[in-house]
Amino acid sequence: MFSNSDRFKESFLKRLESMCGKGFEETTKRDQYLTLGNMVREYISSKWIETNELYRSENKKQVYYLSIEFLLGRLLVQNLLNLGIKDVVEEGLNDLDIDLGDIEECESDPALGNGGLGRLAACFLDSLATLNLPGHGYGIRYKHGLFDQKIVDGYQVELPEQWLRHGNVWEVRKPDEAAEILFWGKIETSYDNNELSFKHVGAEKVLAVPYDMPVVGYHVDTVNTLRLWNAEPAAFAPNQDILSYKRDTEAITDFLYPDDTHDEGKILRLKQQYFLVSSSLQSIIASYKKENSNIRELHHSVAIHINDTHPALAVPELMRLLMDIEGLTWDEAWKVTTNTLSYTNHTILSEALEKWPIYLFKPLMPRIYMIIEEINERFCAELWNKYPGDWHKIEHMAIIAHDLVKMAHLAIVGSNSINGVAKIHSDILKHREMKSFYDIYPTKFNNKTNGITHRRWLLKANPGLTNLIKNTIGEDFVHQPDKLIDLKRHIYHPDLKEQFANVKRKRKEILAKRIAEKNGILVDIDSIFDVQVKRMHAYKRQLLNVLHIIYLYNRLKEDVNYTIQPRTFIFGAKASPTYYYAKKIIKLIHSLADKVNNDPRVSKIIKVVFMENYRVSLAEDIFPAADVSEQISTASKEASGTGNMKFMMNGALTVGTLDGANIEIMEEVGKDNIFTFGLTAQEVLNYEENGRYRSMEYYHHDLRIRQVVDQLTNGFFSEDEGEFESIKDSLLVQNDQYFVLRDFASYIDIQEKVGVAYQQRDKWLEKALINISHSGFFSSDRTIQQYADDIWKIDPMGVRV
Ligand code: 26V
Repeated sequence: MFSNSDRFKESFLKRLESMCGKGFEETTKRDQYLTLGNMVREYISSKWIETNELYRSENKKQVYYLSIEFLLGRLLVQNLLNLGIKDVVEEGLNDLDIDLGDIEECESDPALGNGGLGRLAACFLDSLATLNLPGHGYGIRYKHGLFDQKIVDGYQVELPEQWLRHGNVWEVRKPDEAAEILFWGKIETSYDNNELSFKHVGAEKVLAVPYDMPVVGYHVDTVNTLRLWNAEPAAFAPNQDILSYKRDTEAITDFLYPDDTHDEGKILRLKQQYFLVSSSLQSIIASYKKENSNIRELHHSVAIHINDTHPALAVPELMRLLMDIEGLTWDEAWKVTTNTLSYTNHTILSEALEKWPIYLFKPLMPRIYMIIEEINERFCAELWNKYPGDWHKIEHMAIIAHDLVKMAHLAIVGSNSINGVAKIHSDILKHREMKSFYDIYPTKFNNKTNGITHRRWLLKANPGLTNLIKNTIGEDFVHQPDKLIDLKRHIYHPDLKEQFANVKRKRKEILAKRIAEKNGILVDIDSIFDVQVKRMHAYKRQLLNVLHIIYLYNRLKEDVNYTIQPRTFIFGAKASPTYYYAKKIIKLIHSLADKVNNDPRVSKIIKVVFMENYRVSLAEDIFPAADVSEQISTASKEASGTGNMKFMMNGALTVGTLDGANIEIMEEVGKDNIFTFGLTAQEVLNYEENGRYRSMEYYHHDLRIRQVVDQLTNGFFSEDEGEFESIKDSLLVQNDQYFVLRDFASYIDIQEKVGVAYQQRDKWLEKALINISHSGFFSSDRTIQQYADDIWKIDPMGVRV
């Protein structure tokens, strides 16, 4: 049906009419989307079945990636591309006067994740399948993904996201493979024939029903599975009000928690975590037992990865299943568990480290709590042997302390591998944040620098640039992203530079059009597109960017002869609904935009744009159009960053601190091809330790700083003078926790250099091309290969077609 465009056209028309019961002319874009989606899903299904059969018959080791988030983005065009049928489909549709892009717009953008962590999981799935690695995702089928953001009078308003409103053509419901999850109730312990047994009585049962989605590898036969669990009522217990039971049960998978750092500490979130872990482990064990008889060898066939601490309950849950259901002893179960599990840490921010109060935890999962207590006691005994009498150390490392269950400690003790997501982050884990664990388990710790899939962020998002690269160095880079380095031999070639400049310009035009439509702002295509898109958070320092813009505005107002390269400052960011400070910064950006964009003279030179509802599909339009990538977190706080890699791959130059993967980007491209500034991580950590930073001193000694900070509250913005007082207070009264004022001067300097560098057009284009040629290292194919070799010990299956 996809062998050539005529055959495709024929089957598409037939399908469209039979599915919709109307003539072609009558059908809507959504009808066309649904028809095409179903045709593609059907086409995938034979490969999917074959992949599963191959996995069963070969019975080699497989990995299961447990994650509370998978930020997939739209799937139709990515699937067409990976299947190698995008051109055929596009051609056939064009004959019918249908634009594939228009059809794509009908697909919802599944936002089952908050940001970096969830998007990383999605990139990993794409790489696993493409490398023919037997690896599957396990997650939650949230009815509502991350909220839709609307801006009203400059303020963020959240609306429920509705990705399932028109159904989901990619999923298959598998009610026969549902699992039962038990909450609440009591544990009855009995002792018969020299054996302890545990009975969970009076529990509330929840049914976990799997919905499977295919994960199609690029130009290979492999189709892996993303299994998302939906919570449904099981047989209801006596004495229970059936309506409230139904409501409580379904609530478990109703919403994605909209935060990516604040510790929420809500019971529903804990329920989600256990729900994901228990259903996934039951499903993994069931499929293992189909082909294998000895559960004591589970770790030879199965690796299970814990994405951050959210699925860390896998440690006690696997113990429970192995002991209570499979009949293993504690020692046998512990050996299998620790040999099966591995864990990635994604942040060192203390407010994001999960700690659950016992009073919430214990009644909800009584058996799990018992097991954690036992793990903790054995671990503390081990510590006591190693550090006799050192109560302080033991208290600090314990899994349960001060009435809290520390999920990171549980994950570390229960896993065979613990990794950070960029070199500097892994070093901070080893030598500071988790030093005491590194001291006792030095070989467990390792680094896996993050990556992104070039198939979405280059091939799909930027076909113009992709073709230019193909025409210059051939197609090898498509399968081996490292080969992008071949571009380097061509960068001084004037043709390549001009063609690249054209590609960039076209994408800037497309983005400018979108901005004109959505924001009603006309932006200058010749200006620098300077972009900061990511979650709104104090440590990411959108405020530093804002203060720089106020400073530029002041200079342009004060001195009519001051000339700079025109710039368009573009922001995109969602703030957690309860994060007051982050929401204020969104309002501040809007007030600044009003001020700047409405000044007749200044607005010819600089403009400020806030793009509403930042999400994967919008990101695909933003990265290709960017000239400058803002990666300005306080050094040591951004574990890795992955947006930085997407910008680089699309030929934007980074303005960045020496933080996360920015450092590795600098090592790749060289110091001349990146703009770094600010405190180093070591300097930040020193300040934090010695407490010698005084933001007031910077405010008093640097006139530029004083002026911009004062403008927050002196009526410069047309809002109430109190509107931004809390931001000013964060800088002065609360001593500027993220060193915004400390890095201000250095940021101003580097930004001036950026402006000058952009005017040396030829050199700039060379730098951009150098960035692209070194971006192969940041492909998630490299990252996943390292996980497969070093942590999971899995080998590829199947063959490339
Ligand atoms: C925490 C919470 C707390 C409560 C409610 C929901 C929620 C959701 C996520 C998180 C943890 C967020 C950690 C995270 O996203 N880290 C980011 O991971 C990226 C991928 O490794 C990395 O590039 C970013 O630097 C890092 O901030």
